[in-house]
Formats: sequence, C-alpha cells, structure tokens
Amino acid sequence: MMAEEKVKKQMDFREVSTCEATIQMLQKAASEGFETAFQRAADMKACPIGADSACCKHCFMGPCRLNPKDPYAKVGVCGATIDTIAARNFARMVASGCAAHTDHGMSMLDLFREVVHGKISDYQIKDEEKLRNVAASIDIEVVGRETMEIAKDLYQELERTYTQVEGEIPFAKRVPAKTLETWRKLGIVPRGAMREIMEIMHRSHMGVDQDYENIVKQCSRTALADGWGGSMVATEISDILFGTPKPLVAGVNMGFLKEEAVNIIVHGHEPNLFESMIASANDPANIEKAKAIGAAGINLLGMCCSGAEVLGRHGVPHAGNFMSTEAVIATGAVDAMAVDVQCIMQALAKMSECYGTKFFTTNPRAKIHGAMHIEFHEHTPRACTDKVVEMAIERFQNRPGRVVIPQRRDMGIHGFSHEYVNYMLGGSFRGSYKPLNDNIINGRIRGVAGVVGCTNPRVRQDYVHVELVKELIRNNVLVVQTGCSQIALAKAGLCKPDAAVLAGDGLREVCETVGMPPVLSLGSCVDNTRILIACAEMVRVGGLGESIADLPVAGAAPEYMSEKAISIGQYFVASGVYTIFGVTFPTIEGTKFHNLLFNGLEELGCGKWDFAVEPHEMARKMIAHIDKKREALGIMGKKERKLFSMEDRRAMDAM
Ligand code: BF8
Ligand code: SF4
Repeated sequence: MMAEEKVKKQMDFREVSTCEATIQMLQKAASEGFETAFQRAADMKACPIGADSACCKHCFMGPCRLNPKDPYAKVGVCGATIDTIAARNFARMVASGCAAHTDHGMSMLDLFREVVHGKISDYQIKDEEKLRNVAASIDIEVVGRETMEIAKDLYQELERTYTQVEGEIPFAKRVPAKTLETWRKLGIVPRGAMREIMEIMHRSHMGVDQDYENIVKQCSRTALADGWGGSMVATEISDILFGTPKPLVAGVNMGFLKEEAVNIIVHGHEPNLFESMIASANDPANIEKAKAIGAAGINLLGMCCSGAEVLGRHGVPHAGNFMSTEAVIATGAVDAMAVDVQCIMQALAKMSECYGTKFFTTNPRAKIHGAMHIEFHEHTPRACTDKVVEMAIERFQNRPGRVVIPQRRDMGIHGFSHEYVNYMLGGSFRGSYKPLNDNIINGRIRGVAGVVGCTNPRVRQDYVHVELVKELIRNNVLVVQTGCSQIALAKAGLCKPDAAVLAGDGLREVCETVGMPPVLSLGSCVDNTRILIACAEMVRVGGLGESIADLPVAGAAPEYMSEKAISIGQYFVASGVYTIFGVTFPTIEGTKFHNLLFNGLEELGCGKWDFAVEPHEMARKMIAHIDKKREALGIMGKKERKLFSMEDRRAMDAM
C-alpha cells in the first residue's frame, strides 16, 4: 500500500468508538498499516436499496430492485410488490437467526444426551436442582425419582423442540395462558424448529407465499421456535451442565491481558468449548509447561457471547465485545484465539497473521480460510483445548512484536439468572417476583427494559448502549442485559452497585436496599430467554395484567448487526414486548409491511417493533410505552408521584 494511501485511511477512532482500549488499539493497528472493520465500513457505504430491503434475489429472473423512495412504483419481474419482497427478506433473516440459535441449542442437547447416557466423562450434570425445576416446568414427574431418570425424560421431551412435526413445543407450557391463547388464535405456536425453518424457507421461495401478512405469521412462529425453543434449550441445558449463574464480581476489558502470561482468548458462542478450555488452562501440567518457558502462567479470557456466559458463570474475565475482536489482536499479547461459531469476522484470520497470533477454528460448521482447524469433539474435548494451549505457549516463546496492553479493567457484578432475581428480591426462604411486581406497582420501579445485542461499526461503539441505559435508569427503569450490550455497560461501570447513584430515586432505593446494581447482566444472546421467563413469572405472580403484552416492559437492540437479532426481536414482539432497534431497519416507512410490524401486530395482541437511532429518543419511546402500559394497568400513580420525565430533565438542563 502506498504511504499516501495509508494517510488517507487514517481516521479519528474517537468518532467511531467510545471504548478507550479499543480506540487505543485501533490507532496502533492503523499506525502499523492494518485496517479494521471501522475503516472498511467507512470505505463501503451501505447499499441504500438493500438497507431498505427493497431488492430481491430469490430467483434468476432478477435480481430486482425497487425504488425505496417510491416503493409502490414498480414490482419485480414476477410481479412481487415491495411488501412481499421486504417480508420475504425479513423471513429469511428470521430463519437464519433462528437456525443459528437452535443449532447452538441442539449442540448443547447433543452433549446432554451423551452425558445422560453415560457416554461422556468430561462433562457432568452440575445443577441437579435446575434439572428438576426445568423438568417439572414441562410436567415431567420429579418427586421420588432418580436424577438420571428425570434427565433421560427431559432429553426426550426437549428433543421435540427440534424434531416435532405436529403439536406445540415443550416450553410452550411456560407461556402465560393468555399469551398462549393469542398465539393459538393466530396460529403461531411453534411445532418444532426444524419444521418451522423448513416451512419459512419454502414460503419465501419465488412464487410461494406472496401475502405479507401470512409471511409475518410464519416469521412469528419461527422466531418463537427460537425464543421459547432452541435458545431456551441452550440456556437451560447449559445451566444444568455447567451451573446456573449466581452473582459474582468479575472484570471486563483488555487490561486483563497479562504481558507476562500466555494469553488465550475464546471467542464465539458455545460454552462446551469454553468449559474445556478452562480445564486445560487450569491443568497443572499445562501451567508447568508455560512456566518452563518463562511465562507467569496461562491467562484465559472470553469475548462475545460465550465470553459473556463464562463471565457470569465462572468469573472468567471478558476482553471486549464484537467490535473489539480485531482491536484486541493488535495488542500483540494474544497468543492464541480459539473460535467456534457466530460473529467471527473473517478478517480475524488476517489480523492474527499480522500480529503472529495463533488463530484456531474448532467447529466443523465454521472453518475460516487462513485459520488452523483443530476440531473440537465433546467426547474428547481436551484433545482440542490442550492443543490450543500448547500452540499458545509456543507463540509466547516467539512473540514477534511489541506488546501493548491498554490498562483498563472494569469490575462489576455479573451472573444474574432469572432464578437469582427471584431469590434476591424474594429472600432465600420464599423466592418470588412479588417484590419486583410490588415495586413496579408502587412506582419505585417504573418498568423493566431489556437492552441487548451487538455493536456495529455503522454506529459509535458502545455509545448508544451506554447513553440509552443511563437514561432508562435515571427514569427508574430497571435494566436487564445480555450479549455485547452488557459488556458495553460493564466497561462503563454500570454493573456495579454504586451505579445506583445514577438511578432515579425509586430505583436507587430498591437497588440500595437489595444491594444490586441498576443494570443486571444475564449472559449471552441465547440467555435472552431468561428475560422471557422473568416476564412469564411477572405475569404469574400477578398485579401486572394477564399476558406479557400487559407488562410495563420494553426491549432494545440499539447497535445490532446480526440476523440473530432480528429473530430475537421478532420473538419478543410475538411474545408481547415492545421492541426498538437502532442503526437501520429493513423496511420502508409507510409500506403495509412496515405498518404491520410497527402497529398491526400490537392490535393482534402481540408487541410491536419500533426504530430510533439517537439514544435519548430511543429511551423516550421506551418510557412512553412503559407509561402507556402503566396507565392501562391503572398504576400510573398520583400526579406528584409522576417520575422524572424527559421533558423535566430537558427543562432542568436548560436552567
Ligand atoms: O450472539 S450480541 S455481536 S456476539 S449477535 Fe454477536 Fe451480536 Fe455480540 Fe453473541 Ni449476539
Ligand atoms: Fe425478481 Fe420476483 Fe425473482 Fe424476486 S422472485 S428476483 S422479485 S422476479
């Protein structure tokens, strides 16, 4: 590359990220001539037609492009309208997102089957109580039975989540009666994930379903097979096998890399790989090998979602969210990065080559050109993870360049599960969501918001997550988090109990009484199902309406980038939750398809989609929805108890 060109590509990384460590490493990489997704995003403007979902390439009479500015002016060669085209595109995003989560869930279930049948010795059932509770929740007899008997029945039942061709998926039994009634009326109770995904792929083929309303029904059915199906199986089985998270103090950020130790990062989504890597990193024989070549030890960190899981479950430090995965390599301190599936940028292979990091793929589903593939098998997991350790030690010995580690370490409390929220608020003898509901009814807590999802180089990294959450807690909205979003908030210090000072009076009082932060981190993206179960519990306990759609709750994915996020959004909406996305949204305002997602679904008893880019605008919309639900429940309270509104704040700021 010409020096002149290099200069042209230098950008102000403060404009694209608020993460200090990431900015520092982006600058380092750029000064060394290596580009990252931030530069590639700046160089490649998003296609405006694709961004609005106004193009179709479902057959070879096309691809066809409609005009997003005048969407009804043209139709595709086959006559497909903008509503058909956008709905079909949306359907395929849901299919892909649902497939990713359910395939992950199925891997966990495969592992569970082998454990239950005694065919695997490296993993065991760690949480018998959770096993019994999950089994009981879907009507499996538990009283007086052996754990392994129950486990076998649970496996058989949960397999239906995927393979069943007729009937309702097992976890439909956990859905509040009125919500389930709405689904039945609409014909959207999932049968089995494989069937729903197959049907949606069929229906979105050229010349099949060309009625956007009918397509959206199958979007809901498929997405629900993710939320109350595959993702829920992933969470519950992971808790059973690896332990249900309980709050613990843990740290995030790149400062947890250690120059003097062998640093290994696991990046991806499947906790079975990570669990085995923990065992390998803690094995005295491996530690000895590291010490023998002069390292202080083996230092293991997580990234993205499996990182978020082990952060909460075991307190393993987390190096950063999605948009920091390239930057962290630029430290030069990462001796090995092992990845499995989902959200792994292909660019990591190149970046690793630039910095001499050993980069490994481990899953047969996801090989990357330029990466070394060491396949992970759950029957012999250590064969893979010990090899990764060995290669990392080798790289430590021959570190090619200078190591620069940004000195940022942010401690917080992680590992809230829906079970723990129950226990924390209800006391150890009688766990219950009643205190949460009571505090919502009396107005100390205005409502609950789930803020989740990715980071995306098209918006300033972490900025929207952090500003949105600050505004929500300031307005007494309790925030629960998963995925890359919670890492953004952890870096901003909001996962600490002291962050309660940033909350409104009511929420602060509750946090201080219980000793909890105003932002609760729940785990990875599949752990969004913990939020679904918490919602179901809030309905069951009473006082906040009869269906999830009645609750004063809202969801947001302000910096999303993944198709999985679309599936998650759709299952929250179908479950009854108002859900707002940022960045961009794949519809054209004013079209019938857009109106169905943004208004029509709510009239059918579901939640609704919404969109905003700016965090304060997003917060305002979420709070307005929460207030609308409070009003409908008759718990808005007297005028003088009306909580701090955005208008009040603006007025105060202006003073
Ligand atoms: O499943 S939040 S960038 S890591 S897609 Fe990916 Fe998005 Fe992160 Fe996890 Ni979820
Ligand atoms: Fe064009 Fe219709 Fe083919 Fe799509 S399915 S590419 S709109 S002809």
